Amino acid sequence: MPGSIALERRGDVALLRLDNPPVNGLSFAMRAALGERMVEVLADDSVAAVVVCGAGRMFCGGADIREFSAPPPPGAAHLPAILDDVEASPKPVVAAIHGVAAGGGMELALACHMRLAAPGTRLGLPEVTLGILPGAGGTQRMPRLIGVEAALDVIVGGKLHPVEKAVALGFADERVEGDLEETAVARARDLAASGAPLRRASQLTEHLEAARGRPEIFDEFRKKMAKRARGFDAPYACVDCVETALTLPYPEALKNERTVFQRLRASDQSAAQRHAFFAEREVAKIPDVPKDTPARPVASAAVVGCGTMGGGIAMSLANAGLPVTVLESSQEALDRGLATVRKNYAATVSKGRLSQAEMDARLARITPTLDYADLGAADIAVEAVFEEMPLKKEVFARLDRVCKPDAVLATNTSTLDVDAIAAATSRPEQVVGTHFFSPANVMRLMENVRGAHTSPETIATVMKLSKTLGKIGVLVGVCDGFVGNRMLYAYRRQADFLLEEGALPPQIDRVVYDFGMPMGPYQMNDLTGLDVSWRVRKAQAATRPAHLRYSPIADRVCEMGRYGQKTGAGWYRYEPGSRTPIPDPVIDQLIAGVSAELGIERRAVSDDEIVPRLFYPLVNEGAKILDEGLALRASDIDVIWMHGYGFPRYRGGPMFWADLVGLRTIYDTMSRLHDEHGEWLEPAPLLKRLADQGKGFADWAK
Ligand code: HSC
Ligand code: NAD
Repeated sequence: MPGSIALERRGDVALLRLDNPPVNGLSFAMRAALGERMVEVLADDSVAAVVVCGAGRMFCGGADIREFSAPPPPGAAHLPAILDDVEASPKPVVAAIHGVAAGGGMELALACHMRLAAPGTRLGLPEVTLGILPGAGGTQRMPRLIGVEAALDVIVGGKLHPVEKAVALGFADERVEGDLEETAVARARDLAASGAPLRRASQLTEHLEAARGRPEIFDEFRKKMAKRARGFDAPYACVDCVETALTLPYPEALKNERTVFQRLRASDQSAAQRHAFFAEREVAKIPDVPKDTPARPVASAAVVGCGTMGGGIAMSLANAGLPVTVLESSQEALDRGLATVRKNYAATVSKGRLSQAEMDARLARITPTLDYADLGAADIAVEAVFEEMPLKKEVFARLDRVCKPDAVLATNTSTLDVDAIAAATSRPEQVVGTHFFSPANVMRLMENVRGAHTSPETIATVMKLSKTLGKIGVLVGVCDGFVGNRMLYAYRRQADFLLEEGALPPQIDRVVYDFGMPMGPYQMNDLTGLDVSWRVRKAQAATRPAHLRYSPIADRVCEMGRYGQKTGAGWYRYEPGSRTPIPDPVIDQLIAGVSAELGIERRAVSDDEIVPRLFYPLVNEGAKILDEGLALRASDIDVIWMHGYGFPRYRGGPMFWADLVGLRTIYDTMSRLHDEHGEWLEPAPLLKRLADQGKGFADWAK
């Protein structure tokens, strides 16, 4: 029965089968059932040994994360204690693991006396990715089983490892090719018959002895992980807890693990990271595109334009095993584009992250052409030519003529109207935006843009394609900048205004970096290049409403020929061959000059005002986007910002963060800023509505 643990008998062996779809999560009810079943089998003299296994797709995905937001119910079963009982059992207990053993599921297996796993199984302790730590003995049993250093890697790395690796490290005993349960039953019976002492992980000492007297292991590990763990609490808590395996007796270390687990579980960081976990799964749910909507099979692809984005998109497709035909406007452009693709692959090979053979196989999937006729067989064509509407229309009209009738035609435009592009074809229902982020072969986000006529099948096709490419596709609607860049403009605009008012780029960049972003707006701009948006601004100059505040600073920087790292100078200057930004007095003077020109008296801008001034308008824009129906839910926006812009996962994305700050606070601050600085900062109606109702974005549903 789902939500329970079935007891099956195989002669004198009792089989306990976890059954709680979708992942056999150890809910409070399941933990209680496990405790009761153990009492039952221990009391039963006809049972000589026990096998624990899982029903359905996997052994166990860990504790039921959905229960973490509320405190445990009174009298709740206590998993660490139950697992101690499993381990203390005088009757052998063998874990028969298939599919996945993760988190509490892995900890259950660690408490067993033997762990057998089927081929293809993945095992690990991913708690750290949820802002917590293994809280049922994992930080104690793992180092005793596999050694302190390996345990730190497994626990702080938070990955699920293939069974072969688990066996090599020692947290699985054997990979079983044949019938897993039968083998486990046989092994359990043998263990019982032999009467040999059972291997209890909590009592192993060899690895701890080896690590004793080397306390530097921990500090070295903390140093090694510092860059990746910046801002996160859980990785450090994991290291601290593993360290207690050496400094505290097991029962006390376990008690400490529980205390730290509970502190982390109740933290904002863990709430944010759990939100991120569920948000990443919610994006796939589109109300009017149900799960059973037929997606067109994509077995081959075409890419038009092999510049920065087209090259990266072609690589993504080839990396996923799809043959891809790449079309350019001239032989020269084609050669240049493919040379870049080759260079990118070669760099990965030289770093040892890709084999030469694999590079060759991927390159062999990419076929260059100058002839549209070669695109006829592709299931999807992705256009990535210059950002010019007449050109895009021309390309789509040609694609429409040559591509097979059921092919999907996708555009990578970042600012143009997908509907206008679709209108150039006879199949607007098969036209969609696939907005990749740069570098397209690396960044996981795809904003999949639904046009007015895009059909559910087309949406299902590109959402599935995102998955095939190992990316996260988020469905958005048509507007300038779509979701991510539209919010980015709102943030960047205020940064420039702060420069006019008294700040300088290094201050803003430092505060934004300390907030947790990978870099501040000016370092980011130097990296991506100032000239692209300058060109857009120049094109829009004639239609820009005169009453809206506009900062000319970025234009002035561009007028000096400073386009960022590629020209050796932008908002900062760069030594030849270096990417280290060096603050430049030339920029300080330029900014001061603009302030004077605009009649703005420069003042000291405090660090404290920078985060609200930049991020509240960003959130405010997110509220407008929701109200306009351009994103399905606030958590979709969070996924976009975490995966497209590096918004810190421990803050859960801008909308989740806003809920934590409180929408009342954000609304009041926006209202004050609006009074002080005008127009751009007007609070969004949805922000006001939710603030007035004492609600958050999480409560919002269209
Ligand atoms: C934990 O275990 C803490 C322990 O240390 C115990 C502590 C004890 C307390 C001590 C007291 C002091 N719970 O990913 P999918 C849902 S923390 C609830 O698409 P896949 C998921 O939302 C946990 N729900 O499947 C989705 O629902 P939807 C540590 C969970 O096959 C559906 O299942 N474990 C859930 O691609 C399918 O998910 C982890 O961090 C859970 N634990 O991958 C593992 N796990 O259909 C987290 C999944 O409604 N899970 N769901 O959208 C995963 O990494 C992946 O889901 C798997 C399966 C690899 C398990
Ligand atoms: P790019 O200038 O690097 O590349 C464009 C390529 O298109 C060039 O190689 C050019 O030769 C080719 N091209 C031009 N006309 C063509 C035609 N008629 N047929 C075939 N090829 C043609 O530009 P990019 O940065 O790769 O941008 C491409 C698209 O992706 C644009 O719509 C842009 O807005 C969008 N985009 C760019 C980024 C980014 O960060 N660069 C991010 C997301 C989306």
